[in-house]
Amino acid sequence: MALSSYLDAALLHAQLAALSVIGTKPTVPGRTRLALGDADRLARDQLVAWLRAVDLTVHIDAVGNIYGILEPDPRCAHLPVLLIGSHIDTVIEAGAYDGCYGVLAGVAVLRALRAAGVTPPRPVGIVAFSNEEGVRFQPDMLGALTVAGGMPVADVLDLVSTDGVRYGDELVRIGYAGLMVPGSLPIHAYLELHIEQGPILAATGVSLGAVHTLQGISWQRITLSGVANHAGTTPLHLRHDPLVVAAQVIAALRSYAQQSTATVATVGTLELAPSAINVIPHTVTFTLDLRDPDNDALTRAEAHVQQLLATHASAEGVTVHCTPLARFAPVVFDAGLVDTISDVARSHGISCIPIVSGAGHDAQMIARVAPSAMIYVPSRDGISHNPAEYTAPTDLEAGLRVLCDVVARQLGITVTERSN
Ligand code: HGY
Ligand code: MN
Ligand code: MN
Repeated sequence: MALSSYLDAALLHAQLAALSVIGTKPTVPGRTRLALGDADRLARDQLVAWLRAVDLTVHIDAVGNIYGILEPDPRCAHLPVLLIGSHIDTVIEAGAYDGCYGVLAGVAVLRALRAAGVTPPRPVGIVAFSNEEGVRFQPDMLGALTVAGGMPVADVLDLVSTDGVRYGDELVRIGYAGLMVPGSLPIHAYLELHIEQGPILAATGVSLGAVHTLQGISWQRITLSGVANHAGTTPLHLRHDPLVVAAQVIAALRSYAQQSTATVATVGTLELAPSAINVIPHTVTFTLDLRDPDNDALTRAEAHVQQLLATHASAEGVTVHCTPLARFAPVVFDAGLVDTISDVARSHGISCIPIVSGAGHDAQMIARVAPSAMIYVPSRDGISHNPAEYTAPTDLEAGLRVLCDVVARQLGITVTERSN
């Protein structure tokens, strides 16, 4: 377990703090680094500088994923890479740990390998995947999805953002249109260390979660079209008000989720036009995020949404248009890796429970092409996607130590404990 004795936890905390400042504004809570925007570029530039400081070989692929590889003995350079990753893009008004913790922990592990003088028996690398959050470009987990062969590069480059720009053009603008073909780097195994972003670990007082399953996700954009009319003169029976339909559907969805086993439904964006105090809106557009650990239950929830829309829209004389944005079935991670995580935690005397991931992660995509697993650390009060997102340094360091020694175990290396 000695590789973790070469970790520099203080540097991890310092780099997390430095990264958390990028994308902050005095008037806006938290930080915002939407994919391929100017703040994302600054964070990318900072990460690349940190990768070079550990003397890693840096690659950028054609969708902007950033890799830092610790090269092995040249005779092993052809072997599939042991990859540690996550993301550094954020949601709007984000916390400081989501994604960044996993990327910087990966850098810390490679730095420990260097400090211990280890020449690994295979390439070991970190990756920061592009557009994990999917706020500006959908679907989410896009960089990892492309590496897993889930979307052709040409289609990714032609995606248009919520603010009307083309993915490929933004990639060129920020200088991260790389040459490497996504998926050309064979992956031996993938590990992702991440904050739980939910309430389970905090509520149970357990230090770590060994993530064995990740729930299914369904994203869609729903546009309801009615008729603009005068707020004062239009009697109710002559109204075709899409906002009333949206309200009825959203309220009914909360009731549906409450009666379900595990379905959750979220409307995170809603726009209406013309958006005037005395005008019945003619158009309402909102996004719907449905999740469930059971794929059939998720499919049932999707069908129920269509039924709610049909019922309420026809009653109001409103038309409906739905655009699918993402649909990923639940994923089961590699049982051997999950067991190794639990076993390494136990050897460190760190409490660890098996856990299902409520959040989406890059690991769910890489699991399509390589054995993958995740380690969770607690989120205080279960808060995330919120500037109040927080994980105690002791928990961050526990996750880092376990990640590090899972890597050592995966590499089959033993390192003498650092003496001092
Ligand atoms: O949406 C998610 O679950 C992740 O934060 N991208
Ligand atoms: Mn994340
Ligand atoms: Mn997130």
